[in-house]
Amino acid sequence: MRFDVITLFPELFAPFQSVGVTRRAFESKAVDLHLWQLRDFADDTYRRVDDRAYGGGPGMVMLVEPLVKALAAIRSDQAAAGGERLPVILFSPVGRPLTQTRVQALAASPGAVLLCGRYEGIDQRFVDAHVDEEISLGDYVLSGGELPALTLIDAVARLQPGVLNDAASHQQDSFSDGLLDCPHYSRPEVLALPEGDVAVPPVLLSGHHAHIARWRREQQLAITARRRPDLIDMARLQGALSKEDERFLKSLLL
Ligand code: 9D3
Repeated sequence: MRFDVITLFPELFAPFQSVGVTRRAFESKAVDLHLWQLRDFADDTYRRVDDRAYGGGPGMVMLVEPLVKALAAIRSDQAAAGGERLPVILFSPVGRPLTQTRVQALAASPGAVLLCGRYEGIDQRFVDAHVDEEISLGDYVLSGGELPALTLIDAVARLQPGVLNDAASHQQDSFSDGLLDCPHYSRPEVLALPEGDVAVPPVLLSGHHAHIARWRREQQLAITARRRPDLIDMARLQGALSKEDERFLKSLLL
């Protein structure tokens, strides 16, 4: 798949191309990343990509013209590569929140053009004419769309075949069954701390696979009920909770 990123800060994307899961995705060509510096499409001598907002107020607005030129360059590059016309995703505080369901759909798609906003926002006429979808990361204020774009690329890259070491870990991911993950433990069996020894929960050393699975499930239910009761409601609506799960939830003192 292919991502074309329109940004004023392409250098922010370089580190992800040289480390970890994202590096493997790029090296294996599972994800083909094309970075486009918006300033290269500003024609005036000052290479301006922003201006003041009509109607006044603080903050600058990203100009339509450089965006249209950048998108035209991307479209002709995509066509030359024999690819299809990819949808344009704008990262914006007024977008719909990103979900794992959306990540999974994108991971199975040919890709997208990712537009990273800066300043107060981009001219609405460009959004209306060229943007297919607006995505937000959540209800907090960032300084631009680059980290959201990197977040999406990372989430999609790790779903590409052969990119994760362990294919089975997809299935066990937090959210793939709608519940938060259980805690994990590794060596040493007993950790010596100044406050005293801390042992691994004994069930995990029992070798009893059914007991371990039940313990992990109950840990998931307990942590989800405490921290994300909305996800319990969702799992219930989706029929993902067994009678045993419901019995356990009722036994919890929340
Ligand atoms: C007072 C209006 N502000 C909106 C909350 C203006 C504003 C703040 C920050 C406009 C743009 C930005 C830059 N943020 C993004 O481009 C952004 C973002 C975010 O701030 N939060 C969560 N997801 C995203 S996706 C892109």
